[in-house]
Amino acid sequence: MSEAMTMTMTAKEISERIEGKLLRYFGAEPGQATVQQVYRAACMVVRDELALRWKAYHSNGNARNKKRVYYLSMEFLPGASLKNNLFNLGLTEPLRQALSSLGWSLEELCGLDPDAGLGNGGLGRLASCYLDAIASQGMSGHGMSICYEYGIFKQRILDGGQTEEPDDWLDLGEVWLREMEDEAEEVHFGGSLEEEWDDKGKMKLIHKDFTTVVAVPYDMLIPGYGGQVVNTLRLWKSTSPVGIDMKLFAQGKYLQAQKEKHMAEIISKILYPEDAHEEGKTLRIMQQYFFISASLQFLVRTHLKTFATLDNLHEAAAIHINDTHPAMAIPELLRILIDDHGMEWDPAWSIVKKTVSYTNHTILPEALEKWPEGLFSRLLPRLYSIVSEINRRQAVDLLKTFPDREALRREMAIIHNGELRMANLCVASAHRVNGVSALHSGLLRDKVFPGFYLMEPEKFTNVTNGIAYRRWLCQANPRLSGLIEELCGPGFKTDASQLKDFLKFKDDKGVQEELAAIKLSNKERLAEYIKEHNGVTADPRSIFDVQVKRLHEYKRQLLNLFHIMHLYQRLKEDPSLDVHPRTFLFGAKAAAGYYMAKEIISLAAALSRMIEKDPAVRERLRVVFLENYSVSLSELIMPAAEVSEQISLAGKEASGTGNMKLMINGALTLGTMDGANVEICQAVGEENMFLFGMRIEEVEALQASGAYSPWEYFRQDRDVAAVMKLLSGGIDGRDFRSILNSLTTGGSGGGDPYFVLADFPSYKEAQERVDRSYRDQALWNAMSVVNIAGAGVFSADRAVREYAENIWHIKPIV
Ligand code: 26Q
Repeated sequence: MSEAMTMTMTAKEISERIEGKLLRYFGAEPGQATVQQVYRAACMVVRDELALRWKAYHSNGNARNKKRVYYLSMEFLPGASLKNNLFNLGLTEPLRQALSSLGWSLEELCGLDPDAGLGNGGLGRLASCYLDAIASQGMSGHGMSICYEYGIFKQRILDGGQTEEPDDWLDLGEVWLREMEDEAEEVHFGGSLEEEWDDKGKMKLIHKDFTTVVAVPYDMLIPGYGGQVVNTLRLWKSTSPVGIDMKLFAQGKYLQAQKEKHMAEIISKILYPEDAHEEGKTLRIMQQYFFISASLQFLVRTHLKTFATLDNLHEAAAIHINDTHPAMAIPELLRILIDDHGMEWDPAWSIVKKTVSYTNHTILPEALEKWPEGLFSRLLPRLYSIVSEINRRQAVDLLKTFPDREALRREMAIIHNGELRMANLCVASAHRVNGVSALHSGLLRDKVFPGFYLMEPEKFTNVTNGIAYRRWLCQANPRLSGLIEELCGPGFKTDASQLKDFLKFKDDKGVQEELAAIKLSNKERLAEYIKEHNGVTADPRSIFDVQVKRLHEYKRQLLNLFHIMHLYQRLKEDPSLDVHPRTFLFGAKAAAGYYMAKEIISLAAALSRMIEKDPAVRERLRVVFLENYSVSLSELIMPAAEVSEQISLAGKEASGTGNMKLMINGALTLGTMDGANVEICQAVGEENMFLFGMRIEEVEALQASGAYSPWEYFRQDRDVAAVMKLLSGGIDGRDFRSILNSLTTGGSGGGDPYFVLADFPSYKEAQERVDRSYRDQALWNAMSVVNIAGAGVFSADRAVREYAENIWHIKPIV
């Protein structure tokens, strides 16, 4: 056993330390302390342990000299920390005992632990899954992002629609951060450039009259499973180097006196709650440059401390860019190498290329970042001049490579039509570009970046996403994890591919019954939560059919809702209809300014109310909209789910990761051949999921033909017509003409841009297959076993090993 594993504290030591913290920080005896004080004290004890292991690991010269990855991302979604840290350190039971000796319960404390919601959805959660996996694989890797004071908003459903409330996570969450004031960096905005010539006739650009913002790091410690490696997630908070201007203050100009300070502090104030939306906002540019500049200055400083030269930077550091949001890392690293360290362009460019890699997470045109040239050059004049030079050199190369293909050259340009195209900058500069599923990586090569693929095919690769499965299986579903361990041994906890050993028990009656009993108790637990939060009684014997993800038209929550309306109508027409009772569960946040997404949430809420008022229907069909879907809530939902709705239009969902979390908990996928669903199908076989809908080739053909007419479906499909009639009459007193209009006239292609109606018949038929299969419990449970056993390839451990080997070129240290 490793040293770190043997350092584990006993329950007695833990309770003594908690008592010590209570006394020292709150002047409280355990008997008098409030639950918040006990929570803080317990977290401090765990944090101290993390810090000790961090120190032990980092004072190991090995860790200092080996290559590491810096994972740059505007978003991380760690969720709650206490439970996960305890699990990875092997301290869950000792702390539980310690607390119980003091008269408290671990569950109560975990209930207080806030989610760090520093991200919107899939991309942010993936970043956190990868940090867990990097540490669990014994590798050195650090996350870099912004310490948003307010994370993703808290969602409330008020008057039947979404409202947003601020998420003040630091109030309790700060206990997991350590401020590293000594390592603050300065970041410069605005100003102007001046040429300066030295006596050798060499020109240097001097950046003048800029505004300085100070970046102060707050580190969250990230332990791997087993606790041997502890890495860092470094979050930068912005402050101003200037205090308030006392002269202005004395003149009574209070607001002006604080202006500069205020401008600086606003940068890390709040996470942009939009995913997949491009709007050239000044504050977002400032956020990006702020965390990029601070992170790269830190990286270069650290490197110089160990190696005293930057010539070998690429041998000691890999810089990973999580979508284009951190793309400024490319010109910023060039700036530091050239301006601050006197390197020439060519060697600096060669180091940047060898260091930087880029993952694309979406091909929706509205999510491809473009910055207006004017705005960019005003805010970041030096970076602008560097990007212009990259663009100029690229244009020269392109002319040589594609002399007769002007349109292609235009498509590949980094600066075009007054805009900086960040995706082109990333692809042109990185040594590796990857998509997040096989299908998506293929689209990147063939449809999004074909010119770049022609030029440098070896640059393009795929790493299918993976999840931190110990969180969603071992921690969130301990009974299922226990069953697998009892039957197959504990190996799957470090090697997810061993889950396949569970396949042997596919037809074992006893195992099937145990699996069903576990699912039922997880459903009961979720039903209690629903009772408390929604005031409705979800029947644990009904099928729990789940769609949880951000709300977006391409994800087609609308298709699910239309089918529910159809089912409702069938039940009204024929009360003796023979279908198994179903509970449709939704969890989804909509970007605050995304009108149609909010309308769809309102539709789900209205359907839920309408059905609840109808005693004849509600025992057979229920709709529950779960407020404020978050990492923590997902840990309650996944173990209770039976049907996993992954119903995006083929070609639109880059990968999906909820599909993997649901599958490993035994839910069966009802999905299109999109994103990672294609690979789920490879892993379990078509007969162990419910596939439907147009394949990507059919979608492309329909798009190209221009022949799609939602009206035809209105006219020719009786079920569609009936659903549209229900919609147009309003639901539970709320009018939904907006949605109807989006199907008939909205979008670019004359309505229904995501082909909801075109896939409706096929979806309906697949839902009937779900119903039929569920009636055969032996069949259903066998399918569920196949899914659990097939989920191993979707582990983040595997994904991170692929990144390490093919992209970052790093190796485990321990
Ligand atoms: C861009 C410009 C301006 C403002 C916001 C944005 C922005 C922010 C967030 C654009 C995109 C995002 C997030 C994208 C995202 O979460 N993509 C998801 O990534 C997952 C992990 O790879 C995939 O599984 C999902 O399929 C993909 O949708």
